[in-house]
Amino acid sequence: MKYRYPILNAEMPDKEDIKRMTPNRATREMLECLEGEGIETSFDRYIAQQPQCSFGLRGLCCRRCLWGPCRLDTRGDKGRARGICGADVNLVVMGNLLRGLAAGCAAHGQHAREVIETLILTAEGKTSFEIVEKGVILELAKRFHLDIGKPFDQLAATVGKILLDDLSRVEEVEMKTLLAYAPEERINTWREMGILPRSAFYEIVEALHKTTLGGDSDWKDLAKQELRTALAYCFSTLFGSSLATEALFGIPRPKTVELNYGILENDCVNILIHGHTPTLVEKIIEKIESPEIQKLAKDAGAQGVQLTGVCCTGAELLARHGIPSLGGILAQELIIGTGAIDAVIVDMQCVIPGLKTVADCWGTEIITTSQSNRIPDATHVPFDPIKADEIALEISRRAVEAYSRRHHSKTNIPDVKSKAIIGFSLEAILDIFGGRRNLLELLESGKIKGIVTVVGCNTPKVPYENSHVIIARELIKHGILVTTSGCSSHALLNAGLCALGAAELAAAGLREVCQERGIPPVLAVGACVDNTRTIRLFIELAEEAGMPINKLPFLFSGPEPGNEKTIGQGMAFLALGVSVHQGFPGPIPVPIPVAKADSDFLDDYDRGGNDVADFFAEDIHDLLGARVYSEPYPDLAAKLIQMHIRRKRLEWASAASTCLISGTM
Ligand code: BF8
Repeated sequence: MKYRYPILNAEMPDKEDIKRMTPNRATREMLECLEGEGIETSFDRYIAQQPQCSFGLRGLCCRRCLWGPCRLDTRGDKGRARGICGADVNLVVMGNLLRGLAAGCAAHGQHAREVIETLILTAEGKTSFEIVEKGVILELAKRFHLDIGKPFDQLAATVGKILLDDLSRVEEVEMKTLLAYAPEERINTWREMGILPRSAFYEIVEALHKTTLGGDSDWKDLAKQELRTALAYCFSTLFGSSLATEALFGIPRPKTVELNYGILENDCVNILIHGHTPTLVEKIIEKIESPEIQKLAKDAGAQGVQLTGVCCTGAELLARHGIPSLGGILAQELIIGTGAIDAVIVDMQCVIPGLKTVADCWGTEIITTSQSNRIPDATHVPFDPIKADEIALEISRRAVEAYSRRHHSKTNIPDVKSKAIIGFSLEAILDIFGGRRNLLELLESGKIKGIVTVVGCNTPKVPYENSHVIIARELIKHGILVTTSGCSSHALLNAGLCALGAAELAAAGLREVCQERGIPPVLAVGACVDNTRTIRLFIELAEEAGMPINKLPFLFSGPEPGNEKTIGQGMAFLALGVSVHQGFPGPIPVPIPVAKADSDFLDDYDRGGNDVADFFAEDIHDLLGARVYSEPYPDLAAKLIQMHIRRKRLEWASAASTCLISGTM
């Protein structure tokens, strides 16, 4: 490891470390191939940024007003223990964390808005989409106490408007989706703590308001706003987008697929779908199959058209249609570097600016479709749900036409394929286990020791995808069932951990369960917003057990935090009572004691001690029954998670026996 940050107890990899440690051979091949071509990627730009600002790394840099930037030094001997306005370390760290969460909430919020608006327009008969999964609307209607005797379209529009209201209201009204899905014990806890939110958009505004110059000076109050915003994030941006998508396009069911870079076909038009909202792309799938587009492809000399995905729209397409995915956020430049991608159709978020640079080297057509995500000099065809058919046809046409511009002599497709079973919606999981009682009994008996969701982004700060794979592999080896979503799922899918054969790597009890039911020990649930599927699974199991979620052997792990959206994911699980493991760089900057810094440029810095890290690691447990663990090293993280699961099992057993004695179970 070239770059060592002892004060953060972390080591940052150089390019050779990444090539040595990244689990996907295709990644290694592509890194070398692009290096050979002299094409720069995020991995190179990351190295060029070293050493990164140590204040920023510890959350001690405040850029919230024009008096700054202020860099806080808690040793106090330089008069820099406070920012110019007087903000201390806790206020700066907590304020940065809250602003990050608000940004992530805004991102998933705009995603939810687009899908929910499409649902409402469809219910009103203004689009050519159909509401495929009527049961989702009926279930929501029941939970919202609506009259389900009403005409279906009217009911669907009302459901959509409630979801939209939960996203955007300003009045002091409790969120309907939260009241409909959260366990009563949690709602009471949150009401007592004063953290029941109004809506996502309201809480984002309040988070930004409280963190302006001369705003809220009480970091503990900002911590409350953090939890309030996280609940709004969870029960509107995640639930709203995931449920509206299921209603419109269907609930995923398990399918066997082949994925990874090797599925790209040299003689096909290869179209990469990128971003987060699956609305437009559902129409593109239809248009690609049309005789007009198929003929266009044949006329251009291609054998056919191959759709593939990356990031979360990729994860949605994979879960719902079995369309193969290639990788997560850090793979986007590498995938284009194969030279075999003719066009990239992007919607919103996680579409990095560097994408266009690599695309220009290969002549790849980039088509942007969201007003929120423009790229200079890319083709822009904005999505409008009312004109979805004509827009999808135009985009498909442009994408296929790009094939004739490909330099066929320059393609380099790594011959690496992986098999997987995907599509584990909540409904699919409950069906496979024959209902929640059976799954709970497997947990009680210890055949399944616990359930851990391994999720989130990638970061160039740790060896790419290595932490996800090591943690998941270690957990299944110790009998813990894993669910996964987003970029983490791409790492685990490509590593073969979502294939039936991965059961061989699991502990005996879990292996037997997987083999009996024909499932892998790592269940890919979908995109990041589909973490709702794991949340709803935890809620169902807690209800069946008659226990609060925080008493059960569950955990959330985000080994490679990257996007601000990941802060909301962790905080949402935490508020629900599920402890969180954060890898490096943790959204909550944690000062870990290290005896002596052995790096020249860091010897001068203090560790940036703050009470915020202690609050989330310790004090919060008294309030929510869950805490945040911070551990950058995946082997140690896996051990820490196992210890947590073991402790929860003991607590569960003792709580259950108390209930039995007192006759309440
Ligand atoms: O919402 S895991 S890098 S793709 S933010 Fe982005 Fe992170 Fe990937 Fe999807 Ni989620």
